[in-house]
Amino acid sequence: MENSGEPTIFDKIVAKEIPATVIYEDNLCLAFRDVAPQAKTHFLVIPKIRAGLTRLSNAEEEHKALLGHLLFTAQRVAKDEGLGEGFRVVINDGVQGCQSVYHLHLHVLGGQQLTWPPG
Ligand code: D5M
Repeated sequence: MENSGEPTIFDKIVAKEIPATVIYEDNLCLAFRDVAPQAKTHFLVIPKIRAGLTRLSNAEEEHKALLGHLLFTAQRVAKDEGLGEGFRVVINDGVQGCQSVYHLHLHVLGGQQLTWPPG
């Protein structure tokens, strides 16, 4: 459920208050392994500062550069993770999109042959 600005579990990961397996970090974003992997390789890319981006559909003009950075980072870390044969980037948005953590995050899945369509 979307909250009113309470820290999310991802804010706590950024603040290093709870552990995560971080595989990439820069001044704007963090990539870490998903705790419940849905593919052989499954990591998340999140903005360090939520800045209103609880979900993709809250994006405003001011977020365009950050959104580009997150997507660029997703493919860069995917390559570093050895996903040269391909991978999938997913953003779950809202209830019907099965979003559970209301801090924007890109799922990157790969390391195996994926199927289509998703459920
Ligand atoms: O996906 C939220 C994702 O976040 C889901 O795949 C599990 C993952 N998750 C939740 N807590 C953690 C921690 N503590 N570390 C790593 N990964 C975590 P959604 O798109 O919102 O359904």
